[in-house]
Amino acid sequence: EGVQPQEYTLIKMEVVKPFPLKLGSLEGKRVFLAAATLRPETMYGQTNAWVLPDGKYGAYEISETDRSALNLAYQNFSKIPQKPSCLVELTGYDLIGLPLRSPLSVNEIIYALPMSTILTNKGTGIVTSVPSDAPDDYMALHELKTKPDSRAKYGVKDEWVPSDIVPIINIPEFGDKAAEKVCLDLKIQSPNDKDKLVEAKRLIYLKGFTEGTMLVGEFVGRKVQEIKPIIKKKLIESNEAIIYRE
Ligand code: A2H
Repeated sequence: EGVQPQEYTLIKMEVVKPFPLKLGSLEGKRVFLAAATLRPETMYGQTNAWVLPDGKYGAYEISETDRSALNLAYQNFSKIPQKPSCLVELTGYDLIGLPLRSPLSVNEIIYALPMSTILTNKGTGIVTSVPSDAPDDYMALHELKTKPDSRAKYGVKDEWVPSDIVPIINIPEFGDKAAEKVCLDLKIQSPNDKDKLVEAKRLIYLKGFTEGTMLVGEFVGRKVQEIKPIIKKKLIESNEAIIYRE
């Protein structure tokens, strides 16, 4: 934990009805998976969400203004100073395959899929996946796509796995799918190639911010640096996201 609190944008991904049996007791409510991101401007490129299969999640009533809204988040989410009460306890395994509607996403429906490298001490334990610009997301998706065993292990159906990466940002040095390029250049083999993934992230994150240009959406052609705060503000004003600090 740093000295300064980190400010995240919590993206509210709505669970599409009908709910599966495990979520039966939440029937009649709007239920969201809340994903902490530092890159709200990348939400156009979401292809799926990530959950930790063995992680423990809870459904918390957190919104003051919309009493029926619930967030599904890892249990440490009760750190939020609203004393949320947990309505249902679930595992990540229960969430795999949930269809979601997520703000800005070019894909109308995305699915919750398993990621074993999710940290349990960060954010909500739910991560939104943008494989065009995040090497961790690219490699986790690559693993699911190319290894049938990795899908079978968690009962992941082929139709939940996105076939295409959505290009959203151009970085002059790395093109329109920067994460894919850098993972290929560095010959990264798996989501557990920690050192190489650190290097991949070092290579593209700063440049994505300082030199990236939007390829899609309302701000197509504009610099990432200029429009990131605007997109963040809009998501919050439309109640599609909330600010979260830890
Ligand atoms: B970011 P920092 Cl496109 N475990 O969102 C592992 N990773 C987590 C997490 C958890 N519990 N909670 C959030 N994250 C990810 C988008 C993105 C992100 C892009 C590019 C870079 C990037 C799409 N995934 O992060 O350790 C989330 O992924 C750059 C670091 O607090 C979140 O933002 O710095 C980021 O890690 C927060 O990581």
